[in-house]
Amino acid sequence: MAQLLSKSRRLRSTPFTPFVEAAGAKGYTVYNHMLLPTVFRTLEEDYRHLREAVQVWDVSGERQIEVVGPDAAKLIQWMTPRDLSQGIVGQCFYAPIIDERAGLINDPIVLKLAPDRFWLSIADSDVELWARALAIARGLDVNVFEAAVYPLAVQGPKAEALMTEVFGPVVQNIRFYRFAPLNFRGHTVNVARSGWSKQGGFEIYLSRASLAGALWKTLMRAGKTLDVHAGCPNLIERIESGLLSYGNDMTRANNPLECGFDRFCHHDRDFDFIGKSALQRVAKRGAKRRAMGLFIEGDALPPCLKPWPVKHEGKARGSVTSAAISPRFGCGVAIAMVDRDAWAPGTLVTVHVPNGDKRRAMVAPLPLGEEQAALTGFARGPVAGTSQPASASPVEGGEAKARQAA
Ligand code: THG
Repeated sequence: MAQLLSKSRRLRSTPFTPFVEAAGAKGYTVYNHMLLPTVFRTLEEDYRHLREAVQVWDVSGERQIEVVGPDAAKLIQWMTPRDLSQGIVGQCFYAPIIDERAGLINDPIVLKLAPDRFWLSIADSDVELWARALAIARGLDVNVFEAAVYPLAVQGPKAEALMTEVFGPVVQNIRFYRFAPLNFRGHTVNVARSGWSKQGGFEIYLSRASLAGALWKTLMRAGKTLDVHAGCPNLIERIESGLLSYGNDMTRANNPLECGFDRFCHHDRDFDFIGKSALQRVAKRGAKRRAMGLFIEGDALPPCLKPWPVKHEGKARGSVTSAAISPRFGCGVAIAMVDRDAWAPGTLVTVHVPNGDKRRAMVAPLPLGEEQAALTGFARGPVAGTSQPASASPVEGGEAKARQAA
């Protein structure tokens, strides 16, 4: 198949697309019917650069579903098991949205703009339709629409330095998962300390599309000495960091407890939400599987386009949903949905890669860390780095040993 995605009105560009193109985007995916870049130089080069410098990401595909009106808070609380009653204006909440069976519909960040006005900063599914239908069916006094807002993420260890250069030291006062209205060229942009990496950074919510070029160029110019580069959510970094991708690592077939969202599920509190009794049932019996990390022996993994079977002692025990080669660990890394029988960290499993490979792998908690990698015996450590390569060699009975050590 030719590596080409035909563009049309259905596949929406963003106000940043011309600048993303000029910066050399080499690939895109489609996210909320919108272009989302996936790679600029190479996946590995983008990864190393993200962990050392600062990148500017066009994440406009994280659409903002605005919910506004007297019943806005009521509708949002009905959609999520996370208790939002104590939230204040200027706060962000990572909040799973579930259906009546407790299946995940989306995992947005909720921004509280006013007591009666919210943005759902959504992952890739049509939340606007769900929210509008709920509002109509329940006769809620609320307006639901996709706002013309285009988030731009600034991610990496030098993100704060770059943002200070552009917006002033005021950005340093923005705490994690808080946002503040700041001024850019006489226009208000909401700036949050958040983003889809664990390298630190901010997200700028731009609602004046005509300023996209100015914002992009200002960041690029101000970041020259910081080695700023265009970037995008990075597959390797987000697997290592344990950031689950909706549609890839979780779907409506998964409940939030399987995804490790326990701390965002308040099904034992005194408020009503869709899927509450279903979620309470899951909580009572316990999740049957869980999203876990894996270290996979060897290199050169194909992209995970279908779930790869995970076996333990010859039995099917789950599936890999995202995988990549990690320069940091010197082996494969993956996110997998793993059954209870095999989910204990340190469990040795076999991953059936579609090219016929049967790879040895070890279950590990997310985010993936050096300590767990050292237990595998096959994680060779950073190719050019400071950590010691893992030394233990895997032997029969290694599983029990690894489990103990974990
Ligand atoms: N930024 C914005 N919108 C988004 C995303 C984003 N919408 C879609 C998608 N990403 C939503 N998914 C996530 C998943 C994890 C996080 C953010 C968005 C995240 N998690 C932190 C963690 O796991 O450590 C903290 C969560 C918390 O403690 O509340 O940041 O990236 N605008």
